[in-house]
Amino acid sequence: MMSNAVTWKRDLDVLVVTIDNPPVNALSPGVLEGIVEGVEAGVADEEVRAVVVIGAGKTFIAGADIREFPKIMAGERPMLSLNPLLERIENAAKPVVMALHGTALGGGLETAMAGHYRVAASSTQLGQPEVKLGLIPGAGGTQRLPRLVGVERALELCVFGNPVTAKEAVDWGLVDALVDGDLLAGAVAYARTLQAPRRTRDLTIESAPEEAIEMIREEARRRMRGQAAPLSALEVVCAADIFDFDEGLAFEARIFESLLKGPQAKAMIHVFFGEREVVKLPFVPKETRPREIRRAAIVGAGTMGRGIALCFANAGVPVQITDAAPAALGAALDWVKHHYEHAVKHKRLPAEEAARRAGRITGARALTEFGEADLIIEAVSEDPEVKRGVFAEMDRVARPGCLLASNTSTLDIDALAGATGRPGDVLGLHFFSPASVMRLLEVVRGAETSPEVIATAMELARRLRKVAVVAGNKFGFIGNRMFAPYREAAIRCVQEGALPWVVDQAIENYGLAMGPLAVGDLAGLDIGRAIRKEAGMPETVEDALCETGRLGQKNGRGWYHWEGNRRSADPGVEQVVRAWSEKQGIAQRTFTAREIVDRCLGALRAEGRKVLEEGVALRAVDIDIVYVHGYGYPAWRGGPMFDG
Ligand code: 3H9
Repeated sequence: MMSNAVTWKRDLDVLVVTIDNPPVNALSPGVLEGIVEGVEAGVADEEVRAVVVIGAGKTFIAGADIREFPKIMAGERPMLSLNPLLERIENAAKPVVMALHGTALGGGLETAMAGHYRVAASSTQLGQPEVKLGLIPGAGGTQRLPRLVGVERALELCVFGNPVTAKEAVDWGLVDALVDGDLLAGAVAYARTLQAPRRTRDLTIESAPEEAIEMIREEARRRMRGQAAPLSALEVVCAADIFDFDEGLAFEARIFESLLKGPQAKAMIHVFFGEREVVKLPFVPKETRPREIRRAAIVGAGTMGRGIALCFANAGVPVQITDAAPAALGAALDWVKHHYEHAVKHKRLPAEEAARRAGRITGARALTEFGEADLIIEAVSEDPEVKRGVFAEMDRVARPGCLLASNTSTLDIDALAGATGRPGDVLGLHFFSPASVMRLLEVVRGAETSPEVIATAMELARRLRKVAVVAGNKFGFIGNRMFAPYREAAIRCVQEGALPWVVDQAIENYGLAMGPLAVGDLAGLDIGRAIRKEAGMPETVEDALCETGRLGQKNGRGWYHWEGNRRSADPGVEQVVRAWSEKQGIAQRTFTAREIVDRCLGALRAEGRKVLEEGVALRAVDIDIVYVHGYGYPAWRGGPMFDG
């Protein structure tokens, strides 16, 4: 019996099995069973010489069905057991060709490797991204992949989780042939050339030198600090070279199950679905059509303006940039040039692509040259009056329908909208520094911002490869609003006796990329001071540090002593802090790391609850996504509001 999602049909002497389980042909219950049934029908049919398995729609199989995982964790579903089914495909007595397009990821690639041969459209991406969900491949990937591509490349794919292109996959031996044009026709023609099955499990493994394995282990420790899955993936892939195939599968299954039932997978799966949830906006009607953004323009050529320009250029959108100071504009254009030269030098971009991108950024003498832009972003200094002036001018220059956005990190969007005659087109687009690296984009919705403008911003974010979260228009929006009390909690720990580096270390050991005091140094202690003043908050020891001329990383002295990007403990800071606390009569005590974490993250969560109550964030998960993608919060902890 055919399952609804899998059907098969003869093309003369080749049976074509088609998977049709939208949107991404995930291996939902019944799908793999359907494929096996199709393959076995082909084997049983005397007139069939080979079987081709292909995905309908935009992709081959994008993985196991992630929606099933929470049910397994909750004990509502038994553990997935795909191996016996994959074994039936691998044991088929006639050649099975897997025809790949779109993405063959996770369980999708594992299914492809259980087939005997693989052909692919050249745009296909192949990978084992399970570590990004806190898992390892759980359907033979750790054992079949090293048999096809060798241990070292299998480690690269399974430990870091990044995909490879079909072209690389051919070079590595993971794909047998690329198909130009009609994939199905190419796969069927390829199938007709085959004489016999070739089981992946029977291939011999190319071992990896010990030093190469050690380098990958070190890189995983550094780049994926705190995560259990990457190092587990490493051990299990290496085991393929030691155990026989079935022992290797059993080892993989044990580790997969323990990770799936552990806290990190739960947190990372929450983040995966959260990233897809945040784009669902109840106030944007389904039929809303985003406006087209063909050309962008930026006012302000400082750090943020330049970084934002790169985002557009990298995404293929031409962008103009201007600055009231011609020297600043010149410096920004030089910086852009150096940025792309550096990328070519370090082999991050081919020279032609870098030139194309750099060519998309052009300087403009004045804002008056922005009449053709579909979006103008203001990125001038955080001064409400200056910004209002810029908005009034943007309003005069912009063509009808142009989006007018501010990159402000705290200020009132409605006040800026009020400086224009088109408040429906005004919104906040809060990029995070460095803008071309950080994935978060806070989209700030003013009282009159139209749903169409918000929909346009969300679509734009997708093109820029950002994760966009909509925030209400209140001081600091979601991220910075919560960050302030979190930092204050850290400062209070110091005032009460904890050393600054001990506080940061506790937070970093918990998993955040950088402790809150070091972050203050990066932003500039004078900035923190200005924000506290603006918000009417009491003075802290940080103000005292600032008064001694410690401005942060920019002048080499803040909470730390700085040399470039390297920070070290500074005994001078300890003196200032102790003297200040004594003067204030604050009793000194010791703190455990746990107490520091509880206090700081407790303050973060408490503010998060207020942000939710006030409707500044739509859902708790929106806050989690803001923190994971904008503030270095570890995805494997799920975000500040995640209650694992
Ligand atoms: C695995 O395979 C474990 C195995 O080793 C062993 C098991 C024993 N399942 O991202 P999009 C949904 S672990 C269920 O917006 P795009 C997604 O939620 C898995 N649903 O599209 C969304 O739904 P909605 C390894 C899935 O074109 C819709 O599809 N695989 C799955 O930007 C569209 O998604 C992965 O980790 C899934 N596997 O990107 C791949 N994947 O519309 C995860 C997607 O209701 N997926 N959905 O919000 C991706 O990386 C991207 O979705 C993909 C498409 C690149 C495929």
